[in-house]
Amino acid sequence: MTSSLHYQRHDALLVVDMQRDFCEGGALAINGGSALVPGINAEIATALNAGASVVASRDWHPVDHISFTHRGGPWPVHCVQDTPGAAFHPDLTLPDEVIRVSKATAFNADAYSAFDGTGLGDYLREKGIKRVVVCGLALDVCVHATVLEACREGFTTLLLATLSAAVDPDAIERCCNEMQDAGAGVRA
Ligand code: VGL
Ligand code: ZN
Repeated sequence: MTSSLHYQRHDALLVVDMQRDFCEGGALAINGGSALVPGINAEIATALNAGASVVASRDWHPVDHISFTHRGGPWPVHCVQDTPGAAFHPDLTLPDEVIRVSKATAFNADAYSAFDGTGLGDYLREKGIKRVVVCGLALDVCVHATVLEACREGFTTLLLATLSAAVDPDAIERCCNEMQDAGAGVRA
């Protein structure tokens, strides 16, 4: 599998939340999650070969996180720190130079965007990154929030829609429209 996107040094590929709990068999499984892995691996290899940065975010909740249903939140227990479900997908190829970012680590706050509370925007700017290319899970939740915040942070932003899958497939069209309205490119 090959990537057709052309990467440069001022680009960052941002792989969002490719974790076991968001893939088939996981606690908050998204249909089509595991099937993204070969394409995302190819994208990671292409980006690194071109000298671009690659960032992998992970949802990394403490026990009894505010987003869990037993605390009145919208989601089943998922991605609890240091549990097997919070691990990156076992077939995801993440070389050492891939930058890991953990998010939503506070008990009483959720954070869908990989920029939210992580310092990622400043970090990427300090590295001279101008463009952020986003893929991963879930298109209608954390990918959506990450793309919108990347636009607000002033990055040229591109969503790789074919390397993403949604919790609710009916929300894809609305989410893609919102991302485009915010200035992001959406690559089918
Ligand atoms: C996510 C639901 C809850 C995501 C995170 O990564 O898209 N979705 N927490
Ligand atoms: Zn979560």
